[in-house]
Amino acid sequence: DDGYRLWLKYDLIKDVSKRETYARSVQFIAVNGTSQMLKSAADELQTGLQGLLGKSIPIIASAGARKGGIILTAGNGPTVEQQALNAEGYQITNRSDNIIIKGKTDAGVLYGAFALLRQFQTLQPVTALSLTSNPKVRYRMLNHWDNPNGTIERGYAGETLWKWYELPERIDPRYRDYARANASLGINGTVVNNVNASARFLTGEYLAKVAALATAFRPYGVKVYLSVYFPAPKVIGGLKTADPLDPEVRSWWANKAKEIYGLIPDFGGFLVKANSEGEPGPQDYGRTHADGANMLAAALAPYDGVVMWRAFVYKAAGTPDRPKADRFTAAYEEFGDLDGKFDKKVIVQVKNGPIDFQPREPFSPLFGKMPKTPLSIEFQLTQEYLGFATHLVYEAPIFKECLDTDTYAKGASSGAKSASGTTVANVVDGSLHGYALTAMAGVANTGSDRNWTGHPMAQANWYAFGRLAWDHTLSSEAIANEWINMTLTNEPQAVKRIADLMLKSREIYVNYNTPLGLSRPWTGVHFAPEPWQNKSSRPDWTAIYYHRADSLGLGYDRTSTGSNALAQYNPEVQQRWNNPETCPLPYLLWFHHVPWTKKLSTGRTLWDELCTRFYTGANSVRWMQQQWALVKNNVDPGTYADVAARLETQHKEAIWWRDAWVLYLQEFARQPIPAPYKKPDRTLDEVKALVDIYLLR
Ligand code: BDP
Repeated sequence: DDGYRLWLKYDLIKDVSKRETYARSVQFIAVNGTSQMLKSAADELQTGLQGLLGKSIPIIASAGARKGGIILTAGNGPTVEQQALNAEGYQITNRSDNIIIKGKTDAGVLYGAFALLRQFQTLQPVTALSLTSNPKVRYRMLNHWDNPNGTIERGYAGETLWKWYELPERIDPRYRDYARANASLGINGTVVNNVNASARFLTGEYLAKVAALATAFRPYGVKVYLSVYFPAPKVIGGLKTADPLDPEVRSWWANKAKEIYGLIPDFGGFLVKANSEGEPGPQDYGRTHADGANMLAAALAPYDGVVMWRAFVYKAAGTPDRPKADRFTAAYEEFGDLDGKFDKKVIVQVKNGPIDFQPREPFSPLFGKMPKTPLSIEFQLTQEYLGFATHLVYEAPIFKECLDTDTYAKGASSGAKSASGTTVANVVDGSLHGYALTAMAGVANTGSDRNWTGHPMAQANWYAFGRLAWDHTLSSEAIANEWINMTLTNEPQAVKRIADLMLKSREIYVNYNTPLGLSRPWTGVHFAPEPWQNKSSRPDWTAIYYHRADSLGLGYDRTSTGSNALAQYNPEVQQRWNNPETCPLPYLLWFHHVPWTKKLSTGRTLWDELCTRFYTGANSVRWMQQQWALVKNNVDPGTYADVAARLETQHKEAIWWRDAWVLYLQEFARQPIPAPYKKPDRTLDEVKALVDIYLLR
């Protein structure tokens, strides 16, 4: 198995009696309608059931009085159930001997078809079905950081999927499979190019290529969006300025939108990275983010499209002119005052944490403080900070941890965690502030590798993101179980073992990589450990800026005695994290500079606790290997060997991480490695020399 089919494998169900029971319920597929999307739904059911049941099932136009089949039907009917659906929701019932998939729209039916297939794939009953499901956010997006030359920024699974030099004439069959995979999760939009955008994508030449992709994705309900290069009016439009308030610039964008919609009538909209990491933007003309975003929104006014304006901005921090400035606070400093100033077609897209997709981050303070601005959450599926395509890290727990955290946007009265209604998820899904536009974005981990994601297990991260974008109340465990059943094995004991491995993997990674709230021990490569890294054009691009190790202790004081970043959170959140005695250990060093000898709630000193985590983290990778070995006979041999080999590398690298950190921090802490752990058998210089190899050009 080369992994190409992802979770849409449709291999024959082994249990014969199960197969026969299923087969009785699906003797035909009746489609009320002829649209492209209904055809996609029927075709998928036919192909899927053919594989799963080994039986070819006819697609017919109308069921008439026939029983024992599947009926697909879209429309805004009068029934209570139909009224309970939103535009893309679906309902699956099995009454009067037919399985009926209903949606208000064809898209709803398509999602229902995939949901029904999932029932079969996970060996659930299909007889007494009564499922109603609505997506909780409206724009469920992948963001591809793909460049016109074929490379992918932070991509670890090959080159871009989009063959720009072959488009628009040649349509790679893979485009359809990409769209199918997304539709199976309910992902309905894709930004095809890097946020560090090339102006090329807005030229007529490239728009024709983008339009061809849109055509390939359309039967699966996936709309195309573009990242835009803010100075495009200058670069390709020949204007002297890109000032968002300049009338000529505004009309250039209006004309550009018109041209795009002429080619792609259902174009999704624009994603923008501006005045961030050297990318130009409205501030270059003395204008605000809102001025820039609203100008683009005005250009899109006649159409359905939206503007997703990123809040990933941070002026240099820790520089002589801003010695106390903290990168953590930068986004809110630039966006806080703009709350309520954005056009109704603008969504501000915020990374889950305040810094940058670290293995663990507190939620971004913006989520608690922008009640008048629709906020989208951006997660990173590609493992930029999670060991690339080598380390096994199941990311659903990262997404859930953030989504389920209470922002206390309505104060303490909102009550206990689960029922508060003020979690990050409640902000993002619009239920808290009543936003009309709601969105979630995942930075894609796909590439041209045959198995799409490099690491076979990283497919689960694409899967988990899509499922959570549809319904953020699903648990990490439920999602893992679905994915394993659909992708690896149905054998219950093996499913359990693999799920256990996946669910623990993130914490294991954090333990050897950035325990107790450490962050960003990297330079530009974001791969090998470099906690010692102290030289850069900007202080906030060094590692020492983040961990702040000194002879007294470790961690970044973000309380009122330090950068006071905590003040950007609501008071109840501040209270939770403000006191080093009570701050949960996973966040401790995010907010406090803690003495090496300080006793923590575990009964160990900071130093001993750190060592314990680094060592148990690295040892746990051995446990992952053993766990994986136990499922050898239950998974495909090729996949087994691939994952086993990657785990071996992961183990080796986890030990580098452990050694790098303990040897480096020991120079500050000046304490022995606590028993029972043994001192690394190499020196700090030896570890540094090893890392240097990875930094050679
Ligand atoms: C950082 C990446 C960088 C991206 C940037 C972004 O290192 O390559 O361009 O985020 O999100 O994580 O814009």
